[in-house]
Amino acid sequence: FPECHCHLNERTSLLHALAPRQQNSHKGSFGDVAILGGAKGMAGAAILAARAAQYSGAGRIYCGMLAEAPAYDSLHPEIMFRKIGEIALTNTTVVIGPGLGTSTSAYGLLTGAILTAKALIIDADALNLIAADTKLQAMLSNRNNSCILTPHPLEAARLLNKKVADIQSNRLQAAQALARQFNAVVILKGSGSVICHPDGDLLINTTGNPALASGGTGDVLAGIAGALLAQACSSIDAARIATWVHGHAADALVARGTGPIGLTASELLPEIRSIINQL
Ligand code: B4P
Ligand code: MG
Repeated sequence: FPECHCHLNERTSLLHALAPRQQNSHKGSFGDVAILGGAKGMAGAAILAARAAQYSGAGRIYCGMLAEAPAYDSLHPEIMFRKIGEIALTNTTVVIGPGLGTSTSAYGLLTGAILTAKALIIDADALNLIAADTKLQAMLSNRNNSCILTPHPLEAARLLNKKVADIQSNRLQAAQALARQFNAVVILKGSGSVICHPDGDLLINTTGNPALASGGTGDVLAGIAGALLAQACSSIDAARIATWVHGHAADALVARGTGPIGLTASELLPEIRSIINQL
């Protein structure tokens, strides 16, 4: 397999992918992102993804919660909470999975998102639902619009019906198998995240460190990728830039002494915004 390290050219790609904002642009110019998840006890995952989409420049952020939604996010009142059925998916970039759970309502929501979302990021329990259901697998493979899957090694193992050790000893092949099977861009997470295009092209991310090994950082990655897709990046650009920026934010924070021990997913957010603006 060709080993292509994306670190060197990433700044140029981002400049190309995110054009300077026009003077007369408005929030409609930067896309709507809807986060779908937040089952009982897991609201935080959906909120983190929504905040990450906000800090990464999406125009409007909706948060659809399976459990009773909070009226608003007191730290980020910009985020609009909606009942799950009240979010139109057709003109929206949908991030489905953070805190979703695997209930029947989660399954129904995922089916609707695969069939109708303009662009789609599939993370966490949405991946676990797909791993357990051949109908969802077929639906996903037949989807034509943009789609990014963001499995960690255990989620990838479930999707490919393998053991985590098999995935970890063949990370490039695993990412390729998933990308080809589901006709989607794949981010196989972990140290040296592997990004794969459905045609098999591979990138290995070189940013990031063990400070990211804490709950919520995956939700943040999904939110960044959603915001980039909403701002008209291609799936492959959104995937590689999100992965690079996410890791680089952790590297910069650790270099300043915020971690590796105790770095929180929330602390990544202002750093991510600043990196995106500096590129
Ligand atoms: P879940 O309980 O499903 O965890 P989660 O809710 O998905 O957490 P979160 O969304 O915050 O983190 P994610 O991993 O998505 O599953 C966790 C379980 O999965 C673990 O208990 C383990 O069994 C298994 N698992 C997960 N990662 C594994 C791995 N690398 N090897 C073996 N088993 C694994 O996202 C985390 C983010 O941080 C990603 O972007 C990732 O690339 C980054 N990151 C984590 N550690 C990093 C490192 N050392 N260097 C660089 N980046 C790192
Ligand atoms: Mg996760």
